[in-house]
Amino acid sequence: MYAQLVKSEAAKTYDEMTPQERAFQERIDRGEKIEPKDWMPDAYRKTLIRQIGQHAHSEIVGQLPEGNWITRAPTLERKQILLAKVQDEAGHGLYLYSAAETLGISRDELLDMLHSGRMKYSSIFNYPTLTWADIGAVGWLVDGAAIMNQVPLQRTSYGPYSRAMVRICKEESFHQRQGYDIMMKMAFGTPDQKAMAQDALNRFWYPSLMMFGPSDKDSVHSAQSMQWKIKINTNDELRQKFVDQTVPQAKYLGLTIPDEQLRWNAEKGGYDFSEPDWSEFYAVIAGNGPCNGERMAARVTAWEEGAWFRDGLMAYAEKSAQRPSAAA
Ligand code: BYC
Repeated sequence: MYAQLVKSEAAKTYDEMTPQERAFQERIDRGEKIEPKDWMPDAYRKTLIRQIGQHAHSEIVGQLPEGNWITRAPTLERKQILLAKVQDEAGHGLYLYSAAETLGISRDELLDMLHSGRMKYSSIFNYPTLTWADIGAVGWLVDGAAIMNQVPLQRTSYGPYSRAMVRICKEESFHQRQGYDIMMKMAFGTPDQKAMAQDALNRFWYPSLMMFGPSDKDSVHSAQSMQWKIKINTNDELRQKFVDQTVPQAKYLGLTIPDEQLRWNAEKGGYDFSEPDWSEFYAVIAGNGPCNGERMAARVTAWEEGAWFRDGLMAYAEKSAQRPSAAA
């Protein structure tokens, strides 16, 4: 179902680069931002379109598992908070589509690639949200993992992407906090509520670890993306940081991370932990996760049902352009 849009081999050495590529790499090495009208290697542009496009799609598809609970939030206050969070995700998608458009691809093309299975979105959104505690776990773990990945992306080499990440990260911090707040309420509540919180942690732990991508030895794009500072850290580095940050938070809640191998390793100054089941990860990103079909069907339906609105906007724009005042 999914195609690899860009397959990068190991990054080029300085000697293998053309003079233009070398000058470009030197700008990146000096920490300069690359802006839309600057010259860039074709593969740099394609890699960014792939990553920013996937990121935008993830924000949009990511509204679905949480949107599922807006009508069933347990109090009016929780409903308002969740509604605000889900709206923020829509906003993130829109900034990111705009950032991708500066690279010479239209939002329509990106959406067409998503809807036809030629572009990915984060694996995590192919898992169901079965209980209210799952909404807590999504905020705590999924937004927590997203922040871990996105804070360094504020320093990414492409200007429009790095600037979009600044605001997104501020909003993600609120999202993570609201999720942890739900988890506190559940974990410190009745035994049944605590059991729901534990069950949500059990189901979301490994899928959250998968959000950082395959282990470094299997990561196709890391070497080149890190040379270009499109990525700042490797997948395994960020996964380790996430585990180290999250384990004490689980302890505070009195919940158990579902990993018998989890141990503090004083020598490395971090936890040892079990890898996710990578065959499950590859099945999910190939389109065979528990909710892939449902998620894409919802997005395609929304696109088709919104056609009248897009057509109306286009007709209005055309009419406005033909007015004598516009011509003058
Ligand atoms: N899911 O060479 P690798 C959010 C793919 S939204 C699906 O390591 P790369 C939120 C990868 O694309 C969070 N696919 O790739 C929203 C590649 O396949 P292709 C979204 C994955 O790009 C709403 C192949 O596996 N965040 O937080 O160097 C509510 C090999 O991987 C995944 C971003 O998008 C995955 N998890 O590194 C709540 C952050 N992992 O493209 C929360 C920006 C890997 O060759 N993206 N693949 O067909 C990144 O930082 C990087 O793209 C990744 C992957 C670390 C994800």
